Amino acid sequence: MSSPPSSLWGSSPGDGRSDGRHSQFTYRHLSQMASYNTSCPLRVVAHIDLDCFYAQAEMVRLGVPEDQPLAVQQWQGLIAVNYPARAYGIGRHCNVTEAKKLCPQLIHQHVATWREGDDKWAYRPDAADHVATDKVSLDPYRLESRRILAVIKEHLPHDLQKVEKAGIDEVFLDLSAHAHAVLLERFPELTSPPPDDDPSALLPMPPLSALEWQADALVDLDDEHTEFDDPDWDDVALLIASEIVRNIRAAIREKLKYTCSAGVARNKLLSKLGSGHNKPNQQTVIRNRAVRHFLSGFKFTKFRNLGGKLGEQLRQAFNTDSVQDLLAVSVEQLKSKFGDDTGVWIYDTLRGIDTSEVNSRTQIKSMLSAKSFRPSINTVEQARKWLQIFAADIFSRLVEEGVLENKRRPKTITLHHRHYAQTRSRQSPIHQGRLLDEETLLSLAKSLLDQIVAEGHVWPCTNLSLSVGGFDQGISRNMGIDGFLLKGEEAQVVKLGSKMLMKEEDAQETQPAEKRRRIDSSGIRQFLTKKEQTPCTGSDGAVMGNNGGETLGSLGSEVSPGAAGNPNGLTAPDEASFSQANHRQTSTTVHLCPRCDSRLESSEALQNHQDWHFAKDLQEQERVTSTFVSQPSTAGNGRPAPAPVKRPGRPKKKERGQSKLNFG
Ligand code: DCP
Ligand code: MG
Repeated sequence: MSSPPSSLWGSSPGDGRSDGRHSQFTYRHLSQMASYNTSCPLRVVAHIDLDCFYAQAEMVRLGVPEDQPLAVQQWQGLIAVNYPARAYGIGRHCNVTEAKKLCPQLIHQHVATWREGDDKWAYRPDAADHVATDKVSLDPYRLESRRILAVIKEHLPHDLQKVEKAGIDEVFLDLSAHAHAVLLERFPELTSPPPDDDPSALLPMPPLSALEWQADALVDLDDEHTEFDDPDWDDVALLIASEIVRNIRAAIREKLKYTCSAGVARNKLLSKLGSGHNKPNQQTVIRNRAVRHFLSGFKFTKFRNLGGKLGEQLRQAFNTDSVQDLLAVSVEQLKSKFGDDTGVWIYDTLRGIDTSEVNSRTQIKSMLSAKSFRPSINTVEQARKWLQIFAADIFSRLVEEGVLENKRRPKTITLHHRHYAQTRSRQSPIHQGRLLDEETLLSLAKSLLDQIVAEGHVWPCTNLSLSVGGFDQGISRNMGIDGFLLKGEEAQVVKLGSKMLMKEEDAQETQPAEKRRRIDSSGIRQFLTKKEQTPCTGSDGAVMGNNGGETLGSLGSEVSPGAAGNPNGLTAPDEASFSQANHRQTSTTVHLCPRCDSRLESSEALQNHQDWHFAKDLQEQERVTSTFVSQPSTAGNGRPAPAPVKRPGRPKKKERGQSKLNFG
């Protein structure tokens, strides 16, 4: 193929714009659009991200007016803050007390919870006081997420959709084939065969001198381009994609009342940066001629896959986190520091080049439901009650994955049990013959618990977690990149985690969270005594940008949705601690997470929080692996909505999502 000569900015296939009569793109480029070729210079990808998602979900559920400040509470912390509340300086870094000080009329709605001994989640007015007996349920948000996804798919042609659910509130769309079809319809001259049947012949120029971008936020062009340049087909393709996205956003708004923001660009990297660029309720288009200008203002740690370990290593290697600075670094320098594959990947990424596929298939490899106990639990009965919750939690996610239609089902179930510093795990196969139901999961979990209990020395128990796995052929690793994303101890943790430990292991070697806790606790940042803090404002104000007041650096928008309802279905094992990054009003000991600088109010909370990082690492590992392992091109494959599922249990007042899922 006459692949585009490697243009620095991943934008134009030729050295400049057209010769005036001919486009810089060829007939071959045009046809590549139809086959979702990821190197096609006319490729168009969109990223759609819901604005303050959980907060909007609660506003819609409760009928709260749109201008009313509202935040979603998890124990004493906030996990989502709507834009009216953000105007008061409230962000995820605030606790409820601080937020109320800034805005006394703030509505703070606690997330739904499962309660020990109960078999359904519910919105409970007293949830915040029940961290010991409750576990956060994200089912209401998962349900809304599915409804939004359904609207998105409805608004794309059935045979021309390529949609990747990238998190609970975000999707990538490869709109290339769809935009290609629209292009041919609107510009029939493009359907003529190329001169001399030569696919490398240049296309005629588009018969347009200006494009109508409507309300889209257009990123300014690079210095060497002007708005007076005639548009080429890449601009037209992006315009068509932006029309498609605008219609989808309008449909989501009209049907479900949600606003969302979007980025439209040539690839996933750029479209994701675009969607966060002008929040809320806007879409940003990054034309190929604007990529350099757009990227130059970013820190590379904001890029997909550079927010974690690799980004940190890159920063350390060159003592900067600015994209602009690193443009001076040659590919050879990057290769020598990071290896050939990773070096080239970094070099391209800094220039906005990203040929990763939009994967229609979700890449769920495992699901985990867990709880850290403060205070610890001491009886089999208590543990069983929690197993019931875990089984229900996991089963509802399995239903979403199509387990009832036998589309996908896990092959193994694993129970982890922590007693002081010792963690034991037992695993069992899940028989493939009959339909998998919640009772089967629960009885398998109970028998795993019985095996552990039979060995003695199991109480008090400080953490239980149940996971199912083996959905796919397993994780194949691309060491080129993967090795950098998790290294050393963390890589070990992931390796051990994904092996789903079969036998009792020495805690020092096999209990990553414990091990890390011990290691971390020797670090100097572990127990810092902080002076009185000004609630919420101060330095944290700096993070109240377009990304919605992120405070947990490494839990940026890439990872954060996963924190709560990621595509891998992982539930944070310590919801309790996650939102406990409270700022104390009085002089107090603050426990600082060495990974993300969250402040936790007790060593237990810190430990919980670190467990959460561990779970996120596992999830991230899987996500990243699926990002880098090339997937076969798949056309849209919208899955039918899960069939209703019959569950045993007492009939009680059902929450909205529960009725839809036929809980109870
Ligand atoms: N979430 C969470 N904890 C985090 C980050 C996110 O529980 N640290 C949850 C709540 C969010 C949802 O995931 O509503 C989606 O995460 P986003 O990062 O997309 O944040 P929002 O949608 O809330 O805000 P924005 O408008 O900035 O996208
Ligand atoms: Mg969002």
